Amino acid sequence: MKVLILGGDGFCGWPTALHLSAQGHEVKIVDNLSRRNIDNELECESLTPIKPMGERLKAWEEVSGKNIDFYNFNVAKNYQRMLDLINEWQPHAVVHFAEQRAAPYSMKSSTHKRYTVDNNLNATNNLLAAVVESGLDIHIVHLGTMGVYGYGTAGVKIPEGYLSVKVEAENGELLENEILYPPNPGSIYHLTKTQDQLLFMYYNKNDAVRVTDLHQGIVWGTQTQETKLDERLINRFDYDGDYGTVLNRFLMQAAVNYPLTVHGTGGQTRAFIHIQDTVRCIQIALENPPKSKDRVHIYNQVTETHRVRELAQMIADRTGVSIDYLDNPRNEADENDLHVKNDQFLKLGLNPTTLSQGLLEEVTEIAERYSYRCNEKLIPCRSYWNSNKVT
Ligand code: NAD
Ligand code: USQ
Repeated sequence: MKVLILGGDGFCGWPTALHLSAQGHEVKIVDNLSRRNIDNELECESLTPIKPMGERLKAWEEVSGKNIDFYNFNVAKNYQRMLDLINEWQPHAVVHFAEQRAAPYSMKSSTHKRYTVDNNLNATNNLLAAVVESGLDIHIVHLGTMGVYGYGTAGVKIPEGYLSVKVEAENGELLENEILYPPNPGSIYHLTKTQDQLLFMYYNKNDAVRVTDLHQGIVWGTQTQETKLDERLINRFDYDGDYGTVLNRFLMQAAVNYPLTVHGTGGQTRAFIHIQDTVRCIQIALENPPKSKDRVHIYNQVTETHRVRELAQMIADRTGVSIDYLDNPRNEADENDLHVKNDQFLKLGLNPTTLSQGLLEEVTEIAERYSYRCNEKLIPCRSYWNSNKVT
């Protein structure tokens, strides 16, 4: 299969590109390196020393004998370039990672809010419009988020995308209907993902574009089978207050003996998935595309759920690091339950990697090995959801 990967220099996109290439698919990457530029803006760097794209691709060719082409352009701004690439190469599928993905970054200021909305919605709309204009029957696989659901209501098991409802008809009869699960975003970033859903729904209805939307939980871990093959292929590891996600942050904080930064009571329950399972799920989604008249396929790409304070306690017990309960900079529920359906991937053969001791050790080793690159000043989260909290 020919697969175009938008956002293929990022934390999820890079290991996905390598995994698909290793599976024998032809792969091309588009990325405008905006994530590397945001590192410059925030004056931080991946904990792991990621190489420039040219060096990454040369290393992959040496290790695997396979070639991946790279195109540096902005998919939200350079519509014609994307359309030309799609027309010339005629991919069977496009995997879309090319969005600004950090909730705290999206809430830093009005500039960051506007950038996130502009970048994410235009990237998605440009891709959909280009696929329609090309006239090609291309399967789009999009990385969405569990955050579109709003992390659950007590007792509810979150379905995979659609909710069955009964609506009263004019004659009083109750009619069965299926709707998108009511969106309930918790940040401007998550809001863009709820809007992406409507774009997919509309282009699917109007133009029969085949779309799979993957509602992914928080990704943890660093390495996959392919990124481990050579140090020049190493994946990025974000630990700063804007881009670092909770579990990887805690593992890195334990490695440098920095008190674990639990927000509020730590009663927030979230869904998680290891990066190795991310790349496997995307492969499964590509190999099981929607049929021509299918509505948007939605899968919950999660393997387990955990409460933040329980994760902190587990890491503290194993490493001796202390825990700090901080004022929560975000506007979110202090305590929530979360139950999620993920039957579709399990039925299609996903064998989940759980947060077992061995795996945690692998990540801790990465965190310890590169801890000399950590700048502790970048650890605190300084993005506040409400302006009255700004210091
Ligand atoms: P990332 O920031 O590491 O990667 C995104 C990549 O897209 C970057 O390399 C960036 O340079 C590129 N990009 C952004 N806007 C672009 C544009 N307009 N044109 C071209 N390239 C552009 O993020 P990630 O962690 O790899 O996340 C990828 C996707 O997965 C995101 O859409 C995110 O919403 C989703 N996701 C991530 C997580 C997670 O925990 N990391 C969890 C759930 C969902
Ligand atoms: N948290 C802490 N301490 C920290 C960092 C975070 O307690 O040091 C808490 C947050 O307050 C939040 C939870 O941990 O309650 C998760 O925060 P996060 O930064 O790990 O994850 P989030 O902001 O939700 O975003 C990440 C990715 C995003 C993806 C999302 C999936 O950055 O791209 O969409 O996870 S989900 O959370 O399922 O919506």
